[in-house]
Amino acid sequence: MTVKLKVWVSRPLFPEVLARLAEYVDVQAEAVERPHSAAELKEKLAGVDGAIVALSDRVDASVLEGNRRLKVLANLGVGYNNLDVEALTRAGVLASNTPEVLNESVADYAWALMLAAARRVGAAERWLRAGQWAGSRMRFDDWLGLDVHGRTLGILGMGRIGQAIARRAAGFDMRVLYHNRSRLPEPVERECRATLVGKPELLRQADFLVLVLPFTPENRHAIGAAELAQMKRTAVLVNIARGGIVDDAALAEALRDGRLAAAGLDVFEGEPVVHPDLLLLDNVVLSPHIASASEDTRRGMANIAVDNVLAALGYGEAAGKPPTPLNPAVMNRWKAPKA
Ligand code: 8YV
Repeated sequence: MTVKLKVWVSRPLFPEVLARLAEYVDVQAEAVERPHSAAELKEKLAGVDGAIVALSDRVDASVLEGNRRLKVLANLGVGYNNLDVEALTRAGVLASNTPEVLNESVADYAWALMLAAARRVGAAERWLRAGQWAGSRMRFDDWLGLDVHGRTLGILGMGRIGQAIARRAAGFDMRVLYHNRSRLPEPVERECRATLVGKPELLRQADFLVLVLPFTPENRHAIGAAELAQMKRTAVLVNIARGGIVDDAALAEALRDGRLAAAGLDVFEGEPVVHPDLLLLDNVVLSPHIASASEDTRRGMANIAVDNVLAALGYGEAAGKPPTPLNPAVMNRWKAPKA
């Protein structure tokens, strides 16, 4: 009898997706959602051939130290700032993420935050639920928000998600400006109706500024007090990228002092803890990192993580060819995939 390879799943996942994994390997799935310490991760990863982890699991050189067994680590997310990919490569571990599958859902959600922040949906609902409408003599000029249509949309970071956000802007008759490390190919610019500008220009012109940057040390506080000061007082900021790209304390100050009209935030510095000053403000819409959380997309992300693990371990139709590896060259250093 051949001994099955072992795969650790760091959190509860869709049962039917885990069942697909369990057709081939011995699955050890955590039943409770909770963060894991470096020591716990080190111990868990030492005893398995593959693992599925997510943003709250930080896998660095110290976690991998002495690990001779782990072959594949699949991250449940397109962003992978929780992984030290160089350390994984050195340790001979294939890392993967979940690109593409979430582009459209995250773009939808960016629009949800833009619209909700501009039209004060959260504050209005809180007011209504608090029973304040009846008897309030709500005036014709109460609850005035900002129009979205016809305005200028600025996108900072124009990868696939940024492009999906831009394509939606045509329906709102918006002008689209973007800033990115490199210019998009002309046909893509045309399809997105988007014009490349410098970052200062983007900050000055945008009525809606959406952040879609990866989190890197250089992008920490890419939007801080100095950048906020360059934006229009009537502008709306949306962050669906990563906490830490915005200086949340500086943002709260700008929102409180009326130097920025509103914000929509799905990600936070130090999440799941949210800066207390943001919680006090009515002109910010807050959500708990759910931009990719549609039924189909979260299931799709989980399936891609499983596909990567199975393929890296030599199982299934794509054996030896993981669909979305981050460091594919690692596999050249392996002997024939275990089967
Ligand atoms: C994930 C995300 O849901 O893909 C990403 O980078 O931030 C989200 O889609 C998040 O990482 C939770 O796992």
